[in-house]
Amino acid sequence: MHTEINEILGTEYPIIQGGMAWVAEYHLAAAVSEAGGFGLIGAANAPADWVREQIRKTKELTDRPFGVNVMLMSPYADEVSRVIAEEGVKAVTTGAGNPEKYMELWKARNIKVIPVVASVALAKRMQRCGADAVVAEGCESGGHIGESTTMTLVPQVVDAVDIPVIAAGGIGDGRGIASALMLGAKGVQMGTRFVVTKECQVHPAYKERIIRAKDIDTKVTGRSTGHPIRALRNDMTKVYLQKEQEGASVEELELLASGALRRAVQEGDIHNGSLMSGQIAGLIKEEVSCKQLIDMLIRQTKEALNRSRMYE
Ligand code: TUI
Repeated sequence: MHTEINEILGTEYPIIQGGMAWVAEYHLAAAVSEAGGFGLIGAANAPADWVREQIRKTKELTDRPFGVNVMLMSPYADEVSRVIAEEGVKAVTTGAGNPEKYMELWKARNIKVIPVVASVALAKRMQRCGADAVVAEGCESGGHIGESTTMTLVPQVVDAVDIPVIAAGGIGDGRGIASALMLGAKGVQMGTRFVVTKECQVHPAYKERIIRAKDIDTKVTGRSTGHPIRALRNDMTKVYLQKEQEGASVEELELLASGALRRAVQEGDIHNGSLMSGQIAGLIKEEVSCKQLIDMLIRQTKEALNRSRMYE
């Protein structure tokens, strides 16, 4: 499977692992890159020194290219962006904002820049300021989401820009990857599927909860605050949505959410933690290694693409 994305990232396959907050650390990033995909460290709200250490540890585990995802709402986004430029990685992806002010810094160090966008407008703007590709992320994704679905967003972004588009949101197997290619994407980014891998360091209870999830088990909280977050439904999402409906203040809601992702990832608190997850959780049935997963994805994609030829 070869597209422009393999060239940009220097990978065997056009498959990117999502830069998931608290989840995407060096063991996972290195394993994905070793398996022929593109591993990412999720900088999330972490301080710059943590990111520096993660980059160095990833380099100890793999000689293959990997990247960092910068969460632009982080109070450390400026310092993290500088550390990435100093340490050097193959590519940066960004989320939850507009990365324009960091673009020159990264490009001067020959770091590829791939903003994650949830709209055509931001995709066009990113192309204008020199992005190498964009990830078009639909609202089936876990975590912070936009309004459009992957099915509607990807072809509209593909038509609006000339740079390669990577599809994200709702992709969990080779059928999803084949569909993304049909929509005009040149690669995929997958998050939730990579949570349930052997190398992913999240608490086993979090993985177990994804494996047990049904199709309708995610909820979106925070629509009223302008920061919608998709996660598996539990006591936490129930209380949050109830408070939102009662018109709770942004401060009260933020207090409720504060530390919730860490509680889920590190402590395995499946009741009061925030189990960020995409809608594809219901499809995920077993934990496998990153190598097994990527090999399986490639085989399934080829099978799906071959099946599509029966309509010729
Ligand atoms: O960023 C994500 N997903 C995330 S970030 C995250 S960490 C977090 N934790 C707690 C609260 C908030 C965040 C968890 N999941 N995906 C990429 C993405 N970017 N989705 C949507 C957007 C986005 C939204 C609005 C990008 C840009 C934007 O507006 C930018 C502008 O200025 O026009």
